Amino acid sequence: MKFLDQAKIFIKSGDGGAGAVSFRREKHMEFGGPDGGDGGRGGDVIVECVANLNTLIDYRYQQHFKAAKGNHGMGQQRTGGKGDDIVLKVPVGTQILDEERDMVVADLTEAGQRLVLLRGGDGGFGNLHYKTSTNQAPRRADPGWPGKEMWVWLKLKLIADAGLVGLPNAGKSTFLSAVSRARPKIADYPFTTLHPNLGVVYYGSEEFIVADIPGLIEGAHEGAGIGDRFLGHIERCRVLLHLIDGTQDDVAEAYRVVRGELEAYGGGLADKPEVVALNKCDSLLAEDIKEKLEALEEACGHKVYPLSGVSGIGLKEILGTLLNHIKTSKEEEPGIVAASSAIGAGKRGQEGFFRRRKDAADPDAEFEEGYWGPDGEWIWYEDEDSDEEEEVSEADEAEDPDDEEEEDFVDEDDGEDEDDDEDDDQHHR
Ligand SMILES: Nc1nc2c(ncn2[C@@H]2O[C@H](COP(=O)(O)OP(=O)(O)OP(=O)(O)O)[C@@H](O)[C@H]2O)c(=O)[nH]1
Ligand SMILES: [Mg+2]
Repeated sequence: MKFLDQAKIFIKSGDGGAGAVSFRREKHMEFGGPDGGDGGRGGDVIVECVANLNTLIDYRYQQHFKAAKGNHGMGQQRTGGKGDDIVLKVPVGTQILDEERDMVVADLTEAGQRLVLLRGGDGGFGNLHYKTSTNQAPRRADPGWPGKEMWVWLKLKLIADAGLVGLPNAGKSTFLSAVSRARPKIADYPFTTLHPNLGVVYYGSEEFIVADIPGLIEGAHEGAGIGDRFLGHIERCRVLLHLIDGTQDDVAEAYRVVRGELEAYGGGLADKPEVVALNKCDSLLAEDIKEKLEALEEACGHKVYPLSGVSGIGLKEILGTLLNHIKTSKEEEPGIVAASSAIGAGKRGQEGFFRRRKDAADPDAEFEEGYWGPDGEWIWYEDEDSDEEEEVSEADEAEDPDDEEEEDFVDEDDGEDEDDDEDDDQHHR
């Protein structure tokens, strides 16, 4: 089955049916009176979260979904039937965002969840409804209320407990196939994995889900390589397993590059618990392993595990550590870990503060703090010493860079405005 994790679709709920104008006409009934029934309600657009799906590929082939119209009311007091609903089936972990992708309309995290996205329009009243003592033969009937329509984004964020990150060729897919029954493609060239894979790990009597995503490279958050598009799939993970290919020379640098990308992406990825492992230890000499473990421990500041996905060195210990993190995290947050709403949280298009390397092509370049503007422009500012917070608020509030004093003045102004509004309200009342 093909993997697709985002789709834009058009949805429309059904229009309500019109009410009828009709009069009772029967033999020997002189004043039969009005008997036009109401129109039926239009169909709803409903989303349903189902367990046995893991892609949005169906929405690639059909993008327009319209619920049926309600039927018209008819004579003899017949109410029109309700229009058929349309049910969109989506995999667990699907978020529904509005067209601008800045508001989450729905976040479906459990199979069986069902929710009405757009309600169908009500049917119009028939003339029977308008019968009164003073108007016994009303000729009024209403048209149905129109349904609603909108474009929405469906965005799938897989729900896994542990997420694998690392440079291309670090051995992520090999690890996944060693610990689970998943069979992702494995090869000795970068970017073998083009879309995320999930695998279930059984450890003793317990189990958890591991997600393997495409490799990250320097500048991924600016679109280098496959980019950071798939990082969204590990936003809901409770722990990250960061694999580093031990056969490369500078393991510490490899670690830093990936950390840099996680931080640049945002979405809380950099704050997740992280287990670091030096992979491919089967093809390293004992002294190399020791040296590289030390270099890595210095870079990350905590324990690093030796590992080989191929020969099985260290697998058990790492799985045990991952499981411990998952359990601790479940105690703290029993529900499903919240994911950021935007598509590609650290990407252009979403406003916010992020870090990135000053020069994406230079791995030694310093980090800079900056702000992605609403139109994808990178607004950065020099960081003088440690007054970060001040700078942040300045860039946040000031549209035209003004003096601090003036900013204060602007604030006061705002306050006055509010007062004015209140006054106005009172006048109206
Ligand atoms: N010696 C050794 N080679 C390994 C090990 N794990 C993976 N490899 C090799 O490294 C290469 C890359 O492995 P993959 O599992 O495809 O790496 P990946 O991280 O999934 O790579 P991308 O999907 O491209 O990001 C393959 O040729 C594997 O055979 C290991 O533990 N020891
Ligand atoms: Mg892979």
